Amino acid sequence: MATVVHPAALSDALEHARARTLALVAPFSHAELERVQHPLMSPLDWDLGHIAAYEDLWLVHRHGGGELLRGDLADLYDAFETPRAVRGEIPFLRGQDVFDYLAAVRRRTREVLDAAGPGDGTLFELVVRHEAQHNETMRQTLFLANLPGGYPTGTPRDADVAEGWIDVPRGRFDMGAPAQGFAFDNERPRHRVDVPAFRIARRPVTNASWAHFCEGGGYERREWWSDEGWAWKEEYDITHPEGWTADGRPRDADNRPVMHVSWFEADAFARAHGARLPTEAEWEKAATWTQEPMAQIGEAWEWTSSCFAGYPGFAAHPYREYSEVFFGDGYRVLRGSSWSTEPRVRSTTFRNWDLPQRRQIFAGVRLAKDVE
Ligand code: AVJ
Ligand code: FE
Repeated sequence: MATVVHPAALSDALEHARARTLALVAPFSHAELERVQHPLMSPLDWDLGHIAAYEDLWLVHRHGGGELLRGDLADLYDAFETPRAVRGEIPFLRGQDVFDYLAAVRRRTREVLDAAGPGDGTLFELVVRHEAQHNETMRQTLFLANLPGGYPTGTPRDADVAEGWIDVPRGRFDMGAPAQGFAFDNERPRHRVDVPAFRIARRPVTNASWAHFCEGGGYERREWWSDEGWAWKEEYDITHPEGWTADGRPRDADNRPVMHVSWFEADAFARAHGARLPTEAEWEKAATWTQEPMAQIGEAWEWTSSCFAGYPGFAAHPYREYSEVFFGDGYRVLRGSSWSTEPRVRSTTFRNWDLPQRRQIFAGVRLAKDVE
């Protein structure tokens, strides 16, 4: 963290995160919040209680040394003790109780901030960002359930930027977050990477291009799909991105970056276009390349070809369960951010990840190519 941490700024950040959370759920009845909206996602009430429990654990208990307000609920709100698939059946707080829990923990947090101060600020920043990350998860639930809040509003930025390629010459760059300032453990240590020359698309793939891919047999041409991707597509009878109409049309503007495609679909689309997905290193190098900026970063997460792994010298901090337990060849990395990402959590070094078949994320594709 920076050496100077202003308690008032942290206090504002906590307040801002909470206002955002409450605005997100304001349109919904207690019944709507407690329901399992989609088998892949938690009930929204679970996310709310988990946000409070996480704050109580990290700020009141670990930072302030206080007892947990609801130690009896700790396991129920622990993402590992209680995986998403079983969250519908457990006695999580519902109705007014969950809002009271959020408010009660927040009062304790403020007492800790007054009494113990912010420390180096890291844990406060972690908690603020955790709430923001769950806001995005909650929006994914709204999207899957077709409830208000699951689609972007307004027009996408930079939609008038011409398509085409950015040529990035071979060279070294420093990948990852610097030692100073907040970053998640998986963004460190910063290390030098030599990246061969590559080309990367100036813009992400649009809904219109994806519709064209569908019409051109994109989901039927075996040669464009990986073995795993084809098996997945066949098993679930996938014929277009998640959320499109039954006759295979996007619900959103043609010129908006496509979203809710799996890594398997992203990979197939790239092959069909004589291209590939960028590696994480390529993506980050291009995102920090000052000669020619990539357009529309921050509209939709971008799948990369990379599996989620620790950088050389990785050290879990402050908790092992954030990143390390997901390292391996199962999870693919996404870069950038989406229209629904809180600005505070956006950065060119941030690494998101999910399984290659997942489509609830606001995720699309930016193509890359080798330089011949
Ligand atoms: C970084 C978005 C993959 O949602 O699993 C929230 C963030 N970790 N609570 C996730 C997270 C713990 C994480 N992602
Ligand atoms: Fe969480």
